[in-house]
Amino acid sequence: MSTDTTQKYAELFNRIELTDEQMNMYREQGYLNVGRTLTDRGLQQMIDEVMKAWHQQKQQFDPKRTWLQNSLLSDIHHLSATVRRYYFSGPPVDIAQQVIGPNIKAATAQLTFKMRGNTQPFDWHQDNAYGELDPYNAISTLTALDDASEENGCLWLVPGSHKQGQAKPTDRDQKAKREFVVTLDIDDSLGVSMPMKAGECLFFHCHMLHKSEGNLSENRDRRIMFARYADADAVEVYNDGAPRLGRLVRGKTRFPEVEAYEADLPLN
Ligand SMILES: O=C(O)CCC(=O)C(=O)O
Repeated sequence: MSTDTTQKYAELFNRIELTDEQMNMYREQGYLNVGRTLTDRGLQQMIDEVMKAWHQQKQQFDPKRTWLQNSLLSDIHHLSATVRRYYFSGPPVDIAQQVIGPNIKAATAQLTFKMRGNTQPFDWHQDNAYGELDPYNAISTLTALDDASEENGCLWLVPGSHKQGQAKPTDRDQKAKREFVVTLDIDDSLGVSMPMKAGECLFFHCHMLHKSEGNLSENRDRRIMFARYADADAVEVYNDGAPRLGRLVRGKTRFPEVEAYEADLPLN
């Protein structure tokens, strides 16, 4: 990294290196909150940029619209330079490299926002059910842009559930899948809520069962920057094993199309 890049990184992000104890916790529990990955400045800068994009592209919450329409803004790294820097070379990439291995691609970047008044829950699911990737070691990272609590719709997950592997959706779920919602019948009492502070990052295994409830607060938004990382050679099982396209952010890949993907966007 150049001196300029290192300085920029330090202004915006807190470097994370997982300890052996944290790695063991992740292996056992399937998730970890690593604390603040965004500095105060990084947090504010990211919020300022993504809110501009959000207001340009999204409308008021409408209960008749889908989760996708109400709560997701895809490819946010195309619209925010701070997200791009964070997604391509920030702390989540260091985490992915420690957890997955030396070769990493950035597989998804999106806003998952439950603004106040958005009471839509997101049922139990695994992220690998939405786009089954092989090898089965991808991670999802959630970076909180607001304090998140049960009241405003924080994440819930089932600790250790990643060990059960890829969930087999029922017929009802198969139908739902076509509508891009994959729900699983999970005993709610197993769920543990994951309150977060703004600027913190929680990551979890692609088989982790998780959900969130609606935002029931009248005056607090619940904004998350969501990023997913995979082995650079990960393929899409549902797509005849085609390589998942995503920017190569560490190491190398055997797929030229991955090597070329978004390669014109700066890494730092
Ligand atoms: O943002 C949320 O409330 C849930 C997000 C989630 O479960 C996901 O994106 O996989």
